[in-house]
Amino acid sequence: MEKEYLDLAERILNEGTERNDRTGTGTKSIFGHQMRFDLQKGFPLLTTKRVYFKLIKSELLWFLKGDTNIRFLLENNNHIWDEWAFQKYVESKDYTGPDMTDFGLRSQSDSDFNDVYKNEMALFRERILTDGDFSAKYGSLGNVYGAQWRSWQKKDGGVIDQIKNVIESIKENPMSRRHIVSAWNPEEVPSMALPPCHTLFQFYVDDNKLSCQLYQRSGDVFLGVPFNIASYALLTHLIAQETNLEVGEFIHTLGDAHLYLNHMEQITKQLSREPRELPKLLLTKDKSIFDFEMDDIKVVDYHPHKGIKAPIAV
Ligand code: DHF
Ligand code: TMP
Repeated sequence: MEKEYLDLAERILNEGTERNDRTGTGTKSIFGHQMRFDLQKGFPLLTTKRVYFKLIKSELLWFLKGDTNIRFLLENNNHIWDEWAFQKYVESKDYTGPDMTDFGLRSQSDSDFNDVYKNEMALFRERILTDGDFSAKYGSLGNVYGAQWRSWQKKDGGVIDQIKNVIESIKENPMSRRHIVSAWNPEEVPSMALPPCHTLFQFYVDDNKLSCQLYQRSGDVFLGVPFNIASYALLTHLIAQETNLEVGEFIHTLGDAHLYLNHMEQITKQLSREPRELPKLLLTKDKSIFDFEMDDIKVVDYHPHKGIKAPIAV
C-alpha cells in the first residue's frame, strides 16, 4: 500500500516539470494523480520514514472541534501551523520587532537571521500560550478547515455543521451520492492564512463499508502528503465508527502534486528504503467521536525507518 505513495514520488521525479512557486522555493510538479489505500489491510502511516502520528491526531481533533486557533495545537506540542499564524502577526501593525519579511526563505539561507527569527518565533509561541487577548487575535488562522467543517456561515446568519450533516446523511441514506464536505468557501478564502489544500471530500457506502475520497488541490509530497494520507484514513475510521460501518478505501486525488527542490535528497533517501508492515489503528469503542480525546486514538505495531528532516516552504 505504501507503494502508492512511493510511486507518486517516483512519478514526479521522472515526469515532473520544474516550476517556480508562490514560496520562491521551486518545485517539480505533475497535475492530476490518484492513490488508493485499502484500509482493511492496515493503517497507511508511512514506514519508509517516521511520521509523527501524535501531530496528525491533534490536528484532526482540532479540525473536528471546529477550532481554528493554534493555541490548542501548541498546548499539544504541535507546531505544524506556527509559521502561518506568525506570518499574519508579523504583517500586522502590532508587530514592532525586527524585520521578518520572507522569514521562511531567509531563515534557510542566513544563519544570523535564523537566530533572530527563532527568537521571535519563541516569543510568539509563548504569548499565544499565556496571553488570552493576544492568542484570540493572532493565534487564529482565519476561517480555515475547522470553521468550514463545523460552522459554514450562512447568508441568513446561521451556520451549517457539515460533519454532523454528513454523518446523518450516511446513516439515513447510505446510497446517496451527496455525502460531501467542502472546506473551499470562495467568499472566505482571501481571509485565510492558507487557502485549504484538502478542499473537498466525499463518502461512499458499499457492502457495509465506508470509503472516502479527497480532492487535494495542492500537495507537498515530502512533508504534507504523508500527514494528509494518515489524517484522512483516520477520519474515515472515525466516521465509520460513528455510522456503525466497517472501513473501505481511502482514495486520494491530487491536483498539483509537487516535490520542493530542497527536498530532493530527502525523497531519494526515502525511496531507497524498503517499506515495512503497516501499523494498526485502535479506537475507543462506545464513545462518540465528538467526545474523543488524544488517548482515544492509538496506533500500534508501528516500526518505521528513521525520520528525515526537511525545511518547510512558507
Ligand atoms: N506548507 C507547505 N509548504 N507544505 C506543507 O506540507 C504544509 N502543511 C501544512 C501547512 N503549510 C504547509 C500543515 N501540515 C509538517 C507537516 C504537515 C503540515 C505542516 C508541517 C511538517 O513540518 N512535518 C515534519 C515534522 C514537523 C515537526 O516535527 O514539528 C515532518 O518531518 O513530517
Ligand atoms: P499553495 O497554497 O501555494 O498551494 O501552498 C500550500 C503548500 O502547502 C503546498 O506545497 C501544499 C502544502 N500543503 C500540503 O501538502 N498539505 C496540507 O495539508 C497543507 C495545509 C498544505
